[in-house]
Amino acid sequence: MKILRFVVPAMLATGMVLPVSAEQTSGGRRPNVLFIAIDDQNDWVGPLGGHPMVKTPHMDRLAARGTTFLNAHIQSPLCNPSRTALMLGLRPSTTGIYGLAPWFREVPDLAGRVTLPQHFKAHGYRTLTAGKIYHGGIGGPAKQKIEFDVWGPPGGVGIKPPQKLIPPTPMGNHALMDWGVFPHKDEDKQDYVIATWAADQLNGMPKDDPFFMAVGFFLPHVPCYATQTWFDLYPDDDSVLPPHREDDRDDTPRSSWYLHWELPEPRLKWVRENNQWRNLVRSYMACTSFVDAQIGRVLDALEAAGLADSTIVVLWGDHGWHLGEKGITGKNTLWERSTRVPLIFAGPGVAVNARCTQPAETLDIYPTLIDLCGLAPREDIEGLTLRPQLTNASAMRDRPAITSHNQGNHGIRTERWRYIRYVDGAEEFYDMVNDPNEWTNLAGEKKLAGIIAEHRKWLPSIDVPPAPGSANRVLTYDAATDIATWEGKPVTRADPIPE
Ligand SMILES: [Ca+2]
Ligand SMILES: [Ca+2]
Repeated sequence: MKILRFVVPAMLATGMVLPVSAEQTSGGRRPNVLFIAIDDQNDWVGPLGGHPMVKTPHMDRLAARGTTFLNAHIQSPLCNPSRTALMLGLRPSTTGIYGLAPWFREVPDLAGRVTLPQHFKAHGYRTLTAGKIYHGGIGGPAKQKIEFDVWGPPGGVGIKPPQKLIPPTPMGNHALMDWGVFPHKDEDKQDYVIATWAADQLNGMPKDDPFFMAVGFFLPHVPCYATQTWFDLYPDDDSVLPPHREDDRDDTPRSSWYLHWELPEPRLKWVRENNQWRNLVRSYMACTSFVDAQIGRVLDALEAAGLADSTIVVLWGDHGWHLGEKGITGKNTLWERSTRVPLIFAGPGVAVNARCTQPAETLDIYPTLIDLCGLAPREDIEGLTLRPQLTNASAMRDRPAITSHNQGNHGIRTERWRYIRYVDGAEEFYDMVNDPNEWTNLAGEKKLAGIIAEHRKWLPSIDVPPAPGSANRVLTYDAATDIATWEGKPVTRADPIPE
């Protein structure tokens, strides 16, 4: 049996491209794909530097043997629409999938679309999945078989304490809104089970066909439980808290609140009043480090199976999470903490130890993987291949990263700036170089009018209303009456912002 050896990153110069393996060139064999998703993982990971204290040694090592996109953004700041966009290669503003429902196969116009793994399947790949790749259940075995050949354990948090660890949270005391130190065995967490399954599959992978394996980790999605060992990675003091300004929302439009009008995720006010801010931040980081360790176990298995040099690894997050910034916790915003995610590629054809500051979208994963693996391109998807940036991280790219949250609300991220336009026409504009925390809204700056207008041109020309069956986190707006509707309830301009 041929053993393809893992390349030690330190031996390779920055930017050097790993060669396509001999096996691949001689036999015409296509590379495998290991596709790793992390749920609700913001930019608090080592390769992105979103938090100076976070410890993610395994993501660091993946970044060292590949290319990291430092300016990668999701298409929607919510599980179902983000994942649907990535797997279909279509923007939320094109499909109308904005909420936690519907599952796209239930939408007549989308029911027959070929997803990323289905495109690989059509080219002779064995497709496998475990954990959270799609949002929610997709039906029984017959329906599962349509999406992937082989199904491992489902996603989830795994072992939980008998009752919530934190005081009752506003807006319904949702069971998921919980975090803290909880004594248990790491082995009883579902992400551990999923990593074990993935490692076993890699170890026993049949050698006949190439594989596409999707592994979806649940943490650091709430509830964020971890043992004391993981908490001990972080100091038990306020140095862990993210930068925050008390008056930050004074210059953000009222309609920015509409995107997260009423949610189970508590506001910063509640978090502070209940002495939970430090606990939440440490819980999130402890869970990030735990997930990083599970990613490490999968990467170790890939290496031990001799597959590292013949497998393209892509690691991505489905959207970020606020931990107090802009007065909130959770997702559902068009700001950096909600849109910026890890996006790291490694393997044959990818430059090592490289970092790209050009904007990238998780929408680009579909065309990039089929390009890297030499599969037939598709004309019916909206992303762009990142192959130019994966071989030369300084290669320019014209298109910004575009994030949408319900019809008419869009964030446009270029290399330097962030432009946001809300459904009622309100705008924000940030200088991400000089103001990385997005504290000062420059939308009214006369001297920036030209550059703001350039960004406005990128607002999606297709911007459809919610698809049939849309629910949960769905926002609509009637310009004639100036009334918004959040999850079926009218919101007028006079209504107090819910706390
Ligand atoms: Ca998510
Ligand atoms: Ca501000």
